[in-house]
Amino acid sequence: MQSGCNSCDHLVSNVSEKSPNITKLLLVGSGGVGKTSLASRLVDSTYTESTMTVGLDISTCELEDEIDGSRFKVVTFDLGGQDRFRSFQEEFSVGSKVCLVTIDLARYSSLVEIEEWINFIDHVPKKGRILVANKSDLDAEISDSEIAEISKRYNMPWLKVSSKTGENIDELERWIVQAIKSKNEYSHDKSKILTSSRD
Ligand SMILES: Nc1nc2c(ncn2[C@@H]2O[C@H](COP(=O)(O)OP(=O)(O)OP(=O)(O)O)[C@@H](O)[C@H]2O)c(=O)[nH]1
Ligand SMILES: [Mg+2]
Repeated sequence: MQSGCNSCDHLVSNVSEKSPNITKLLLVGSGGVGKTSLASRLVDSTYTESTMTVGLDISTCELEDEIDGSRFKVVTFDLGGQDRFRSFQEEFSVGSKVCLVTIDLARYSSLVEIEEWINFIDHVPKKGRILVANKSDLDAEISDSEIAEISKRYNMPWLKVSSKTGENIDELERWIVQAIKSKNEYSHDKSKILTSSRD
């Protein structure tokens, strides 16, 4: 997924408010954690070695509820993780109902830097945030208990995935669908259930 953004003003302003049946899904996290790779998995179930995102990639996909077969249109807003893009990215993230806060299991600094991203997504509904620990196929520098502590601190359910191998991507899609369906109103108790369902 490397969508261009030459004429996307209508998307920039506020996808979710203008089109209530479309969910704006924001992907944030430090540079190189695998946001674009994750978006590619969601959009077309592929994995290709991606290069740094310059500012923003936008793409679309449909996710299906396995239980009742209902389908949800999703626009992914995949933000470049480099600091230099931050000043203009905030306006692109307005109206996001679901946000994947992404870390790289093989890079401890990505966990430390998460606080910066939590501040950045201040306007995203708290109940629509999912902590995604990517690159589960690599040797981890971050333990489960460290992720769980961050998950608890910021009240986000967490899930380990690999964009490369596809591990747990189906489960992540289920979580996203659930977040969309519940209009991000799921409670802290429910987020605990989501977390334990990972195991
Ligand atoms: N082993 C492994 N590598 C991954 C995985 N996901 C992404 N990568 C690699 O990690 C590097 C960075 O991935 P990207 O998806 O470009 O990361 P990003 O978060 O979009 O980076 P920015 O756009 O710079 O913010 C690329 O070389 C990917 O191929 C994964 O699950 N496992
Ligand atoms: Mg990227």
